[in-house]
Amino acid sequence: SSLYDTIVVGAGIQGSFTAYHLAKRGRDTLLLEQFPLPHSRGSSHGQSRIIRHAYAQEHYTQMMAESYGLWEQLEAEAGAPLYRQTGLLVLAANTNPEFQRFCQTLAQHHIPSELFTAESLRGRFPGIRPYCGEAGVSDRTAGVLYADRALRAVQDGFRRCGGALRDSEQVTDIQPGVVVTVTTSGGVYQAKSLVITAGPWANKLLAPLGLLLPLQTLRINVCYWKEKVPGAYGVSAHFPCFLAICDPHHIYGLPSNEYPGLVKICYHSGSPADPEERDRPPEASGLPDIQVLQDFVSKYLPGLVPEPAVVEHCMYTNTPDEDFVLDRHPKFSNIVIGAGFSGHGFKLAPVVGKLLCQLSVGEEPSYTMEPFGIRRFPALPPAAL
Ligand code: PYC
Repeated sequence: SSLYDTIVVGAGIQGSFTAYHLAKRGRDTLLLEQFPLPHSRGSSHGQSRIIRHAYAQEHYTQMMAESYGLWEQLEAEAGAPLYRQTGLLVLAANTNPEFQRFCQTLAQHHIPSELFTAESLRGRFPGIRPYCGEAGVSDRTAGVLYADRALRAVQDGFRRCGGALRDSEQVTDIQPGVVVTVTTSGGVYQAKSLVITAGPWANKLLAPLGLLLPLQTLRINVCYWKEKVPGAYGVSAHFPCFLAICDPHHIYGLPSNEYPGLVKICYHSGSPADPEERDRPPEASGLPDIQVLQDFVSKYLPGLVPEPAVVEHCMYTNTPDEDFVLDRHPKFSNIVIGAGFSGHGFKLAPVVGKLLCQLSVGEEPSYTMEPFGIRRFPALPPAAL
């Protein structure tokens, strides 16, 4: 077997950025992926993701300041655009407390933004039909990340720094110790530290290590809606990304770009599903999210056909508070875990990767790790802690 400084299990965007940071620091790093790359079975595929400073929780807005810089650096290394600025509109009743928190964080962090009433929204964005009492706040720095391209770019960057990426190798056993031994379907590898970034498969790898995190894996319908006038909701018409604060889950949208004439609008939740079952068609009655979206599109976006034209799928791995898990294994300090990205982790991956790298090399992380610790979950079995 070969001895590495670090093995990273899972080559989605979080694991790939972790491996990239490790390799940039000269660590001998192996990045393992269970499926042939590229694939669409996890949470890092697809053509687009939203990037934004706007968050109701200040710790993410703080991390985004650095994340934007790291995305720019990757873009320069890749020599190809990975991001398009479109702006983002956060929409809600103007009395909504979460909406107020978005406004506060944007103001406190001096993010270029603008407040809209229902009337001024109607004037600026004729494609949106807001209701009386609704308001909007923009984040002008926001936009679209080209997700597939970004994942490829970070893996290419990792390899350019001397990293080894082995796909189609499923991990079958992990033996903790001062040297960790990882057995896969293709070989046996050893390392001084291990990072587990396995997305919806996290608990399958953690259970044999005595840890079960409170993660819920969800299958998300990624829906595209046809424009009645092609381009009316497009990037060239300056239609922004949006995040509508709805109860119980948000609805978000991205302007038409990747599929001409189709706007991506999704519900920020889905149906509980084992990642192995992800490709199984849901039961006919199991599509309440699509009904919610149809109602939303009919009500607010009159220039779209209120019937999804394309439905793709993605997995979310949610924590109870939707904050990430970025921590060491409670019993094995050279095993680091990145999990529970709860459907909002892609844009933050450059900083998440840096933090997981810092944890695995024994460095003080550059942000407060309090929101991300494993010990915040009171229901964990004491044996694990
Ligand atoms: O965090 O902006 C976001 C987002 C959009 C869609 C899913 N997550």
